[in-house]
Amino acid sequence: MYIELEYLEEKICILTINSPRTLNALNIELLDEMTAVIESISNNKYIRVLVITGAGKAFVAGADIEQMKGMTKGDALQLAKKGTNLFNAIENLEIPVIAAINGYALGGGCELALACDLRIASSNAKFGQPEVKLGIIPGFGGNIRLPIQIGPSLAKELIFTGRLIDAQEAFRIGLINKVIDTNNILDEATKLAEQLLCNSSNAICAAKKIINNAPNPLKNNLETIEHNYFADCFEHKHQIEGMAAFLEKREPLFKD
Ligand code: CO8
Repeated sequence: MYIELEYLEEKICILTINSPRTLNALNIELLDEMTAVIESISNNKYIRVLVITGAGKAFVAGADIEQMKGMTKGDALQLAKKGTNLFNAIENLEIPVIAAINGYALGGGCELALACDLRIASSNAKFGQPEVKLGIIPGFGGNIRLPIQIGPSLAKELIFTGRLIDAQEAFRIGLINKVIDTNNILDEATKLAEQLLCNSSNAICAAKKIINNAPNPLKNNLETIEHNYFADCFEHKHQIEGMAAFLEKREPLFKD
């Protein structure tokens, strides 16, 4: 089991991704379990706010590199579709979703945070899309949601350089709503959730639908394009070198 659920008065659900040994890296089994959990949350009429967080020192450190390293283009396409479907299901939940970012939110972890409605982070959190260092690109919607959230120029900088940014910078560029100067991110997330509970769930749901469905040229069929470009990175010498380097704990050497 990778997912833990806790309920506060049945109305606030705290979903913890609990695989701290690999910094909550998203593997296929975890994605399948989380997909089932999100479906059950979407069918639960009592839950009014969902909080997503991670166990240990990471929110989510990305997709599981160990699992991805031997993937064919076909496997990668399936994985990208699976992750994208899950993140779309989170984005489309009728209730507000708060990402309580307790540490690293990298790669697929940053993409997960972007699929949530509100993002609060502890001051030690780190964000980034370091996929280029592995010879791949974001594959769970990051090429689409990140530029929508922070603008194309900054998104390109983060995606092309793969550099990590701290919570203060993430706040400054509009990636997150708030930085919490304490380790107790869940207390803050719960306070925010309780604030939402005081308001009309019907009205919040209506506003969420309008904001999520606002026409945006960046949304036009880009998912399929992202899946294909993502899959095309696999079986390439850069993907093979990039993932081998990470697992061997060395810098990658991309020759050409
Ligand atoms: N996948 C698998 N294992 C991981 C991952 C990961 N993403 N991140 C960390 N781990 C493992 C490490 O290998 C290590 O394992 P072990 O103890 O067995 O050596 C353990 O977690 C602890 O990690 P570190 O020792 O590296 O901890 P540090 O505190 O030194 O560093 C970092 C923490 C900076 C977070 C570092 O672990 C790191 O850089 N991790 C990888 C971050 C990354 O590149 N993420 C992007 C992955 S690609 C991705 O997310 C694509 C999304 C789209 C996918 C589409 C589907 C195919």
